[in-house]
Amino acid sequence: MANWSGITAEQKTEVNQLVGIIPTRKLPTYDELSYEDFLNDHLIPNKPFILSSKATSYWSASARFRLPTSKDVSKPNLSALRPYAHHIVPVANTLQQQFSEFERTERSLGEVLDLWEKGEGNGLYVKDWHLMAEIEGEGRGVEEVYEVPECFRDDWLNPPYTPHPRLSTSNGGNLSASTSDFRFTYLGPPLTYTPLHRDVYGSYSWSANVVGRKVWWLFPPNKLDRVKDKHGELVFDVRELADEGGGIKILQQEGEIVFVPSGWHHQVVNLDFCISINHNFFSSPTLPRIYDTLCRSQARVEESILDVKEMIIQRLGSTGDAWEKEWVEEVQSLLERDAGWNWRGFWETVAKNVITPPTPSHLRPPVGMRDEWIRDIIERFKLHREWIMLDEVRTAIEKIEVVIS
Ligand SMILES: O=C(O)CCC(=O)C(=O)O
Repeated sequence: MANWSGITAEQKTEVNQLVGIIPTRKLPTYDELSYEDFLNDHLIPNKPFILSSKATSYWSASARFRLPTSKDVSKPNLSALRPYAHHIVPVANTLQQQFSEFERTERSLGEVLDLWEKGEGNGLYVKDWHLMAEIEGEGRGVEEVYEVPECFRDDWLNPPYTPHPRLSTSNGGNLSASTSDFRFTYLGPPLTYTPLHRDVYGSYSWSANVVGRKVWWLFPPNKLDRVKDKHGELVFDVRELADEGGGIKILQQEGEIVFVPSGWHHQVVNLDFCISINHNFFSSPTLPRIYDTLCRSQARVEESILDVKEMIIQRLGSTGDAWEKEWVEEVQSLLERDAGWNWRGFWETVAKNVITPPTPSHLRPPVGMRDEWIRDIIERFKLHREWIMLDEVRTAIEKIEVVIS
């Protein structure tokens, strides 16, 4: 079977230009990182770092998906992806911008591999492919691809890390073709890219390069002014800016894992044909940030449908709480569509992870710290009308309060 045919001369020049202007790395890079150091030096202060290629050297994906070359960077072994050819994957056409996104389609992975093997589809980027959920849905274990580094296992957004086939469906085991998890695989030729964005819910992410190198631009929340256009909107591609927005620019080598802090904007360009695996996740240290992000999303949603509020009040009158109940429900359903979740989802997620933590205690913050972060958001939430109006939310919070000290 043919394989990926390689980079064109023009692409090579563009890649060389990109690599040529990457400053010396300013982020710490670790061969090993204990959970305690991760918590104190990165999770709590919300600071980025890199895990060296040692972290992925023993992954099955590193052996299966790489075709070694004489250089430090491998070529992709597209034939090794053929067993997944039947998966339907989201594909961004990075040569076709549509407003603030790329044109997106869904296709079988096989169709995209066929194009790449013929030397076509150079702008196509397979993104947000739920490979792990697909593997588990087919009754196998994710050990066929990777092992989640220990420091990242306290993950409140995804099913608990289990290398072998899941035996029960009680904790998200039956995820066939699910779009409800945030464990993604990305595949794309050189120069395909992900525009400037911040991750879902204000989560953290970690991203491992199984094949190829990427360049990253990272922007802490207080450094966003320089990546906005004259209308105050974030630019799509920081390379359009004279100084690329002044963020932290890093070259991620093959095998390395980048940790992106919560709420940090970032942009990523593939320098080689890249196969990468990433998780969006959060855990108790970032609950106050996730909470604030949801409050801001709710304020935006409320602002956008003020006319609906007026209509409800006109219909039901402003005395009594009938109008307010309907308004709160209206906002929650729009919030779910707009932000991906609402207060029910948020508090049920917190309750689930407090009642059944995803990791043993040495891989999560001490209970006292966790409880303080949770108490903080509960106290703040109890000032909201949703605390009174949403019965399931109250039930979830009461379950949490039984567990926290
Ligand atoms: O690799 C990419 O193209 C994007 C990755 C990313 O945005 C992330 O891991 O948060």
